Amino acid sequence: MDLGVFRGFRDQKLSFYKGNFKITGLQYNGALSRQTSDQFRDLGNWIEKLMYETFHNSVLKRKYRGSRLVRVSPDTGGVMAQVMLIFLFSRTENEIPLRMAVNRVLQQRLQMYPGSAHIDLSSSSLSDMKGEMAERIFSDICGLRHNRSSGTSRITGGVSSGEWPWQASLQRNNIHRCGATLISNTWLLSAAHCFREAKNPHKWTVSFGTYLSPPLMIRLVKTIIIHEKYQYRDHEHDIAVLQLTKSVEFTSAIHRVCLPDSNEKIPYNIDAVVTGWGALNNDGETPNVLQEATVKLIDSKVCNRREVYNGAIKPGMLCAGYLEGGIDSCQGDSGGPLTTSDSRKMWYLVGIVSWGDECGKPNKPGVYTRVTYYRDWITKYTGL
Ligand code: 4AZ
Repeated sequence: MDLGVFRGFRDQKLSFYKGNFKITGLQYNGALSRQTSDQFRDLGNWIEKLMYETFHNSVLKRKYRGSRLVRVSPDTGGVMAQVMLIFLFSRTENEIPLRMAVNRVLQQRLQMYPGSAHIDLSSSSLSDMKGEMAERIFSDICGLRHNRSSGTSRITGGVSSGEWPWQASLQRNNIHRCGATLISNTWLLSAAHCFREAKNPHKWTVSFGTYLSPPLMIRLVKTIIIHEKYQYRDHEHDIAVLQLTKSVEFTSAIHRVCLPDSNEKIPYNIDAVVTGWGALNNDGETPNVLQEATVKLIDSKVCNRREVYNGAIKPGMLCAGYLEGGIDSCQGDSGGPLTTSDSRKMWYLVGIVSWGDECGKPNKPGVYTRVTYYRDWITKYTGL
């Protein structure tokens, strides 16, 4: 689903519906209460594909914009799945017949997809949902990007800018020092080395939004917790959590990323995206607009080769970039996010910008703190 969803276009408007679908032949288990579990992802993929097939073979084909599994709860003989359905209608169309049309397609078409699990339509319902409510529901789901603007700018040899709602800038005296990532309404993740010169939380502010100036929102810092094993000049355990003095109310422009489970195996050779306001090249200038770069995750065995980092990559680290050089994170990106997206376009934080031998040099990819390795440490201090 393209999540450029909250605005209509010219003479058209988006309509949101909440479908409560009773699914039989499926046993509820606790993992389904978490949006980020494999079970939730599998069920989401199944239902969203089913909705796509249903509406794409119907009279509403051109009006259907997408669907999203939002919540799953236990129900007698199965589970109840709350699904948001999105349509683009013309402004002149009447609301009530629209919902009836959607309902009719569901009634007629969904019955054609029986499987071991299937939707019991007699125990399902459909209701209207206001746009603001839909936006609130989407903003509460971790790792979704709504405002997909396009633009062109670069991180060291990088690509275009976009919107990354969990990205924050850590500042001292209103000067950008490091990146950070929003992981809840009050907690951010960053790099321990960012606080080398100042561990006092009152010296720091956090800004949100794509531009450093003007910022979309500013918050103060209540607590900084640095990994107890981190030592300056070592690169190991380069992780810190920060708590804000005041909670952030999530919007489409500011909300949290997803965290992978500690047992998640992060594959290598896949694409990841690093974002930040760091230097555009080694010792270069700081941009005002957030930059993004797509990099490849690199096998630690390869990254530990003599000509690369010669054994310096520890289990708590992750390399990403290109051995031929070019696209990379750089000074000032530190503490910021390295993310990957899953099959439902949810973005997960896999790394924290940590170190590297300059920026963009051949055989010197960026090195990141491996979030899965520190996942339990994060839970210990934040409860997340
Ligand atoms: C730094 O000094 C830094 N190329 C950050 C990232 C990288 C190198 C240096 C990765 O903050």
